[in-house]
Amino acid sequence: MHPLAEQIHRGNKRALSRAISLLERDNPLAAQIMAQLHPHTGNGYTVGITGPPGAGKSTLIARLTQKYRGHGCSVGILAVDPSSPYSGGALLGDRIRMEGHYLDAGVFIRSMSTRGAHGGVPRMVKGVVRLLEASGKDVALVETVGVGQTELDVMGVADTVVVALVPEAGDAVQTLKAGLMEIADVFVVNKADRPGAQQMTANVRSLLSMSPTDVVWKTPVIETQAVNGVGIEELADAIEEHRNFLSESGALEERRRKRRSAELSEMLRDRLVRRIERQIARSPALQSLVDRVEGGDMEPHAAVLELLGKFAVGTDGADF
Ligand SMILES: Nc1nc2c(ncn2[C@@H]2O[C@H](COP(=O)(O)OP(=O)(O)OP(=O)(O)O)[C@@H](O)[C@H]2O)c(=O)[nH]1
Ligand SMILES: [Mg+2]
Repeated sequence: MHPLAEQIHRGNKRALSRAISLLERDNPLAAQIMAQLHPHTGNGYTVGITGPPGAGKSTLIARLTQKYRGHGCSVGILAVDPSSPYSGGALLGDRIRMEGHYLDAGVFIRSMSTRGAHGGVPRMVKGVVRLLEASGKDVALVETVGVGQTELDVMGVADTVVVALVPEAGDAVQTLKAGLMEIADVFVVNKADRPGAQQMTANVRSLLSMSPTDVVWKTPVIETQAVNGVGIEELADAIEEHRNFLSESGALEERRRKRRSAELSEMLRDRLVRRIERQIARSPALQSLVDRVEGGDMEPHAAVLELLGKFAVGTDGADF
């Protein structure tokens, strides 16, 4: 085993951090390490927490972490910072709030930016979650703001998705629009110390009761006050119940299988496209095809056929 892989497996935080950076930069060493660590993955459980900016996701995560640590479980926390204008400087705040956990050897905290990373973020997050598992983390908690498609896609890594809302008017409707309703396995109405929490809970329950999948898994709606530590026990129980439901029904393996398959296609697509783009950049003839499409002189279907045809029979074909 590569020394870095060995250190990760022993739970060394610095090694884990280094490997994540390699993964982010798509360094070839990351691929080697991931392959070597593969036998040590698959034993963790991943919980995604998403919701509107400022809903209290980080505070909930800090509380859940306390709870899991109390049961002797080690925890990896991954905060995916969106490039959206909604959030700014929140990450530092997150870090300070979670400071107590920083000193704990059983907790690893890392943030990742989606800025400029486009669609590759969900794939990267999957890799990081596996690294966390390989380093012996029992639970991975992934936070992302539910504002865009990338952030929603990040939740695809989770076994259980928790959507956190706050008691504010219109929130439920916006949530529906943002596609959060469909991905939620557990709903949280946080800041239940504020007025309107019960109304919000009732609204979400009534929206859920109209969902056709509500008979298979009845999505719980839990009121919490993360700052005061209220409702955290109930939230942890709901996550546990969902986990049991998934494993007993066989849906857990099904979800994970789909996830692996999606990851593979995503990586293949990514690599192929990058390879083709590199080849185009190297060849003036291919570049002129692209220029003609951009200039509106050539129809893209025809260009794609011609480009791919060149690769299939061309001298550069060996590259594939
Ligand atoms: N009143 C009240 N405030 C809370 C509660 N939970 C969190 N907060 C406060 O809400 C603010 C945002 O909390 P965070 O945990 O940073 O929320 P977040 O969803 O992680 O925020 P972003 O990552 O910026 O989207 C902080 O000032 C918290 O102290 C709660 O139960 N009640
Ligand atoms: Mg946060």
